Amino acid sequence: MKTTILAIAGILLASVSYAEDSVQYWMKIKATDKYERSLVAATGVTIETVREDFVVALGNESEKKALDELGILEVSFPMTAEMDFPARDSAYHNYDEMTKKLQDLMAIHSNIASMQSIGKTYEGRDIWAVRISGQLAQADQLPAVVFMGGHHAREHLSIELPIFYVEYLLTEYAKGNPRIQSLVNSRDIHIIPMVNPDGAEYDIASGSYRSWRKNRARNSGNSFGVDLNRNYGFGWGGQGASSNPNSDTFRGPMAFSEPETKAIKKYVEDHQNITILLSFHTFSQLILYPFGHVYDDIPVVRDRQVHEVMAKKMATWNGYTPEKSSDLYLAAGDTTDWSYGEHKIISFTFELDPGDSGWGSGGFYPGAEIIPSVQQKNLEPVLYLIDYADNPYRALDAERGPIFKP
Ligand code: 0X9
Ligand code: ZN
Repeated sequence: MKTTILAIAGILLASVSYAEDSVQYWMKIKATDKYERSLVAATGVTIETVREDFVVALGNESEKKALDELGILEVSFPMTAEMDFPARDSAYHNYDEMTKKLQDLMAIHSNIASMQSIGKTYEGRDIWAVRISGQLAQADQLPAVVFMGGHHAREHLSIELPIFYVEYLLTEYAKGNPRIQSLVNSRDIHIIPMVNPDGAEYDIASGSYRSWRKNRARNSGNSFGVDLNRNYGFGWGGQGASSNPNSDTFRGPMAFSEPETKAIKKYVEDHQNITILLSFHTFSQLILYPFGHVYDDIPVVRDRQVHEVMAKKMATWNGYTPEKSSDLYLAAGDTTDWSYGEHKIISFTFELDPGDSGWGSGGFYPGAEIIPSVQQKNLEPVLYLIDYADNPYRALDAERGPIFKP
């Protein structure tokens, strides 16, 4: 069964054209299990919604053609200007607004927060990281946690959460909130709200959303962009990551080829006290954990259990579905496979709201009304991760009690 699928996937990939495809299509594709979803993902499309017997995906003309030839494409329609932003979306932060907001917060709360550029993007923008701790000078000695947003350009909501948590932690601390003071005083908290500013800016620059996903690297042959969530170096180059520069899931010429992923790698490796990582994406309401490049579970039993137990606990607050990344679909080179696989950091990807694409009207562009409720429902998971950074394995005993036998 699996070999047949792999053979078909090979033919399929070979048949995908390398010409620049600018039109993006929403597609409803027949797929009933993780193997069929992986086959779909292997064409280079991005799967956005998973249902029992189909998925909804975004892809270009040649990917659409390939799926059609396989006989599994049920419906498709092109993304058009009708899906452009309404004016109400000005509540989202563009790069300059985010930078200014963070700088203002740093100026007010300089006793417990600082901000630094961790590297420049392909187009030369600074990638900002905020560090929050009640003991900034000795923060390296404290347990650390890192939150990130905005790997994917069109996932603007994933940037609004990290920005909000910076503001929340700093203002609640200043107000004297005892829980926040105790967390901040005993932890080293790192927040990188916009990993891919070039992509995020490109997505909004024309006044209409472009549904852009990748960074803005100039690839060979007049094509743009590497999928930063396929460019990390653990299992890089495996299934669900394309070698086609025109694909939305282009993995890049080599692992960590991109300035943005290089910056994250260096930053994480420079902070050896990081025990927990959370990368925000949108959408589908999921809590994902490694592995994503293979169907195998994490082989270290306690590590698998700690991911499962923590994901389940966080799901009680945000209502999302916890699962192993590869139960969604295989995709090699994502952030969390690397951070756990290489560094044994307990790692999660949240796919935020909305739950599904609403056939193009929700999805990546759900409007600004949704922002506060998504920030609120994910606040408790964020505080939980900050809390458990001292020893994530505490979660096993806390959840399963004394009778738990690994
Ligand atoms: O495909 C991705 O990079 C993530 N989904 S998104 O819609 N935000 O693009 C999910 C990554 C989960 N990881 C694996 N399945 N490996
Ligand atoms: Zn994403």
